[in-house]
Amino acid sequence: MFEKILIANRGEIALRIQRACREMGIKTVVVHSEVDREAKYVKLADESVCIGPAPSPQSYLNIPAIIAAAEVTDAQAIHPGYGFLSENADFAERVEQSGFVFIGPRPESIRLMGDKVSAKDAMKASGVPCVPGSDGALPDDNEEMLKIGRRVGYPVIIKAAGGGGGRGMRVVRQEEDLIRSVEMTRTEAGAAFGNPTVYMEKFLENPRHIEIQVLADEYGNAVFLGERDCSMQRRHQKVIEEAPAPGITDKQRKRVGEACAEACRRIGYRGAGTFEFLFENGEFYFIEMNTRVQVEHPVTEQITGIDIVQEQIRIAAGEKLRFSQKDIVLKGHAMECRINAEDPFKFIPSPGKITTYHPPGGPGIRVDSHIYQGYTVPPNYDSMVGKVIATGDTREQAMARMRIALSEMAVEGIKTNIPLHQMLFTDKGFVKGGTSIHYLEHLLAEAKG
Ligand code: MV4
Repeated sequence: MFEKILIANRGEIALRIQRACREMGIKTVVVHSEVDREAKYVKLADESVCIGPAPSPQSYLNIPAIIAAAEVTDAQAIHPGYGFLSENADFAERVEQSGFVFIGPRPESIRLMGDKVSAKDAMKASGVPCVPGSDGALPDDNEEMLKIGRRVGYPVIIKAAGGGGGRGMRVVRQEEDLIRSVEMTRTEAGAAFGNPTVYMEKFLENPRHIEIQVLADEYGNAVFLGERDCSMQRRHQKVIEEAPAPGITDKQRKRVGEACAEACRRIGYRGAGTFEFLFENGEFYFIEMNTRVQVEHPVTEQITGIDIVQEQIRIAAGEKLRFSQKDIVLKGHAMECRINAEDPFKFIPSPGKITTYHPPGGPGIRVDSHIYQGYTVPPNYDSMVGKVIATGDTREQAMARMRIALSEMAVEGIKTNIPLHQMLFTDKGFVKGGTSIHYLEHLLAEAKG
């Protein structure tokens, strides 16, 4: 096992990784920007290195500075967390070339999944159900393109191979708009991602977003840890996640989960990963794979008893998976509220000093957050300042516990989205469960009008 790990991230996930390391007896080095110098998790780490000024391109995205920090502190491995450099194949490669272990998949896997066309090709070949579409990149020939459009059937969606997470997409509802739409998406994709390649999918009007968590080791062992429902979102920012997904049967879960685990074996995937699906009319359709630990990983941890961050570290250290599929038992229900420093209904960021902080507690409540009374939320980064996770035997119990937690929680000095969560946990549709990816935006539009 490693003796010392460098954490190339900030905020709650830097603290989360630090806690995993501490439990495993591993020393931690945290790199930080000038504006994060006073953060408590920086002081709690065994060592810290300032790698640059507040703007992330000069600090959390500064590859030479991060590798230099690993060198001077004698760290053996680098955990990238989520966001920042976590899905940057060149970073993973340079970490390894510099003699450190990248805690994540092989660079080739990151590259394969970073190109959404090659990702989908690989998944289709491995037997993962995909959204019907162009089977690879769209050709330049307009007649060919129109043919594909007719075969797929309108509405269709044009997506950039270099996109993902909702960037570089355009819905086309009728044939007469296809050529122009493809043209525009190509131009935007070329500018945004340096890759004008686009592909086509059947557009699903009202799906849910359900994702499968997997773990795979270097020796061809792979398991799935059930699914998460992340449909409650606004502008591609998830707001609430839960596990298991309401209404999914054991049979459906097993079928799609086995396909994901098998795909991991087929492509030689290593580490933690997430297969994103759209779910509509009882069917799963693969859209993308994320090759990092995700913000919402705690809901899976709560219902499986598996520490996903610790498993990432064990896998990176070359250990074999300590469990097989039959050892993985889903128990109870977990829900996560992302707590953002923002106006709860206008969504304008609200950085600043936290003057009062009372975290919630009690049975079934977990708080993953780096904030404290007196902490100043800097304006330079994502507005998420923590997560409240409620676990219960049933979805109803998890919801009851979350309502209590939200009522106990006090964050003053900045605005937070706690009132939005309180509204959602009394909303009839959400309480019933199984709402689609458009639910929150419709609800907010209704509240406005
Ligand atoms: C889609 C879709 C409907 N049909 N693909 C948006 C994020 C990116 N990961 C994929 N996205 C979508 N792809 C087809 N064929 C609708 C979305 C989508 C969405 C997906 C997941 C979560 C939130 C979303 C919000 C709007 C659109």
